[in-house]
Amino acid sequence: MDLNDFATFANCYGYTSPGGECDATALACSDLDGSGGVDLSDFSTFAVVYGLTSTNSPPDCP
Ligand SMILES: [Ca+2]
Repeated sequence: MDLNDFATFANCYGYTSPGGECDATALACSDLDGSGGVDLSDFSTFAVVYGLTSTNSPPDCP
């Protein structure tokens, strides 16, 4: 997780469906808990994993 991921996350924050600069793939990858929207719950996860490398992806994130 790096600044590019944060930019994607920020573009999708507050969205529950694709819109603006948040396309369907970006939304799926930013919805870290698979709840269907990108909110503070997702950010709490993002903040913990920022700077880390993982082979796991959020649900529906290619
Ligand atoms: Ca979510």
